[in-house]
Amino acid sequence: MTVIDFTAATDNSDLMADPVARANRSGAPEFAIIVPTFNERANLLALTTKLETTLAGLDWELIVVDDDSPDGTADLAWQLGREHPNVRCIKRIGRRGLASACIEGILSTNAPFVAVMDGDLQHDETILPAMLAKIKAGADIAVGSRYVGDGSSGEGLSPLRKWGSEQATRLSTLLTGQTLSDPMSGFFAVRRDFFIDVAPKLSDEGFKILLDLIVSASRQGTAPAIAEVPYTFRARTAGESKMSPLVVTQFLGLWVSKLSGGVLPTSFLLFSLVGFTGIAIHLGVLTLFTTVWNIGFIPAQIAATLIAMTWNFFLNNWITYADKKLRGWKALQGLLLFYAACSIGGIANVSVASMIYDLRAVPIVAGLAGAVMSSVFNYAVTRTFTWRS
Ligand SMILES: Nc1nc2c(ncn2[C@@H]2O[C@H](COP(=O)(O)OP(=O)(O)O)[C@@H](O)[C@H]2O)c(=O)[nH]1
Ligand SMILES: [Mg+2]
Repeated sequence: MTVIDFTAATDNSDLMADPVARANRSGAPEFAIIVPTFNERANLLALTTKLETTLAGLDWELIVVDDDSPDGTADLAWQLGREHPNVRCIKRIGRRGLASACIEGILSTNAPFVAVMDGDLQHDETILPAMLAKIKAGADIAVGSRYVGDGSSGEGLSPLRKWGSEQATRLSTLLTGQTLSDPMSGFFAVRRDFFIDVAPKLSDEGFKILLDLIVSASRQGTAPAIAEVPYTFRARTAGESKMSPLVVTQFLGLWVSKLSGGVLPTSFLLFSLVGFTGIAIHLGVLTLFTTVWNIGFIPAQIAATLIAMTWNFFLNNWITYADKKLRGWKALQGLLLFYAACSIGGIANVSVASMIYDLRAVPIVAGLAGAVMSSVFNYAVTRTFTWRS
């Protein structure tokens, strides 16, 4: 029987105090590269090869966090892992989301230094050693920036995306109070201990984890020390971008949520936004039925309510809960639950509104109170029962 002498290790207090020295002695990874993927099979082998060239001589690992990509990205990652023991894959089933994928990837590594980069070869991996050097030298975060020094968005962004990225950068500056050249970058390195401290404050909804990291750390009272490393954003050659109007809406939701200090969750803001469009649909349908088709008010009101609820369900399923999207039978089941929750919410709306109206409030105030009451109720109930967390 082999007896392991643990005292020998604990005696070495220098090594215990310094995680990097310990990692070096054990051969454990010092630097983890987290790559969130959705349908990036065509890029994964080239990415691994490029990382091997750039990071030769370092103890590093690649962690692919794949959201059950239909193109089999995870299968390829596991296959690569059998040939390269420093490649691992976390496959998530029934969930989508860039930010939560990055968070889970970072939380899964022991490496004291971590980088997040895209899996589509748009980020220039050759700056990783420079980013590592910055965080080793004391920066909390090293950001790969397209807009500083020699950096550029190159051929990687269309004029519209470039404009959108500039506007988002402006909005982010308002939020962080830091004049950072590229807060929207998805390419950054961070000290793991710093990340672990901030992690409980991060929102796992949305696309922009770096922005969230900076804002959340600053709100905790420690503005992070940030270094910037320029690079040129490459054009995507294989696979497709997941950027969409949906992602832009989610970004704006995250922005307002962070502006409220996190009091209003992004999903509540998006749920309310969807609710407003539902009111417009309701009124539009009601007008059409009663004035154009001369249908009686009660049947028209019932039809308009059903149509608006159905609209709200599908829009929430698409935007607010994109990460937990219900499909097939589950969507039908979810729709019925949504009808049930909203009907109870409707009763709550009328009861609260009439109670407040009885207190001699003006109708608009009473109506508003009822509407706020039912949206909070609908949000809470559907979040718990329809789109389970
Ligand atoms: N795990 C995971 N990865 C995602 C998701 N959406 C995008 N990605 C990955 O995030 C990276 C950046 O996405 P991309 O579509 O290239 O964004 P763009 O560069 O802004 O157009 C890529 O590696 C994508 O595969 C997602 O929902 N889950
Ligand atoms: Mg990309």
